[in-house]
Amino acid sequence: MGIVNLTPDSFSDGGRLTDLDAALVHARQLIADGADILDIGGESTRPGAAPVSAEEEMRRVLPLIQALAAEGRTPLSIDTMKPQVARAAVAAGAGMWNDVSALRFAPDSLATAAELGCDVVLMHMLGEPRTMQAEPVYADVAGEVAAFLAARAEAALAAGAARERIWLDPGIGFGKHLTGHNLPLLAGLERLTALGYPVLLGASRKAFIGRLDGDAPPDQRLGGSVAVTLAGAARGVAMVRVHDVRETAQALKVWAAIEAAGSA
Ligand code: HH2
Repeated sequence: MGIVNLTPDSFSDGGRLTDLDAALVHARQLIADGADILDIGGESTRPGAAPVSAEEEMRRVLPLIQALAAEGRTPLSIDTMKPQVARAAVAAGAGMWNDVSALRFAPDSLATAAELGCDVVLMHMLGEPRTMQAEPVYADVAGEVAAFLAARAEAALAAGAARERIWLDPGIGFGKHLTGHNLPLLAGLERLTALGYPVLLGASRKAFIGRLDGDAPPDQRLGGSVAVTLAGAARGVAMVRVHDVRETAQALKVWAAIEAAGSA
């Protein structure tokens, strides 16, 4: 899954894609690099990010979704917490709703996901983006994240979503201590894959990678990002959400070839 952030303030690539032409060039490059799906977002969820209105979010994302849908080649995901944005994005051609609030943000999120019938990503976050890094506390981070996601999947099913449409995501960096929580959560990803839904992992360029490597800035976290992808693949993750599609796809191809040779 290639990331397309149409935001002025995303943590690693904010402000790069504020006009449609630049966004289209970037999106086409990610497809050429091997992305199976593009995740298009119009609101940053980094810690402390300012909320954006639904109208502004739609103004940012809909033209690109329409343009890419018209080209018709690659599935599209809308990264939003707002049901009205998801609804408009699906009408414009998106087939997946990636919701970092796990359908908790608005009272009609669950019903909207069921009604749209699209794939839906339920992500774990402790609290909300403005405050999530304030003081996260867990006794057993992987177990608590798995229990939360199992409950959100049950809620989605109860609202009428189809089981085969549901994806789970541990929410790396969302209300987690940089190393004290993100690392055991990654080490324990089997607790999530064991729930029986496909798992999406988003760790690309995130802060804990910099913390493990001399506070490297976001544009120097590629090696660490690839390492997380392979650690996730080894634990059964089905999809990774990344900025650097070409390098990630190559790493996964080589890893899969080694795994296949080992089991032949
Ligand atoms: N991470 C970010 C945004 N959306 N969605 C899912 N499912 N999983 C994630 O881990 C995830 C996500 C944050 O990264 P990014 O989009 O690069 O930055 P920003 O939120 O600042 O736009």
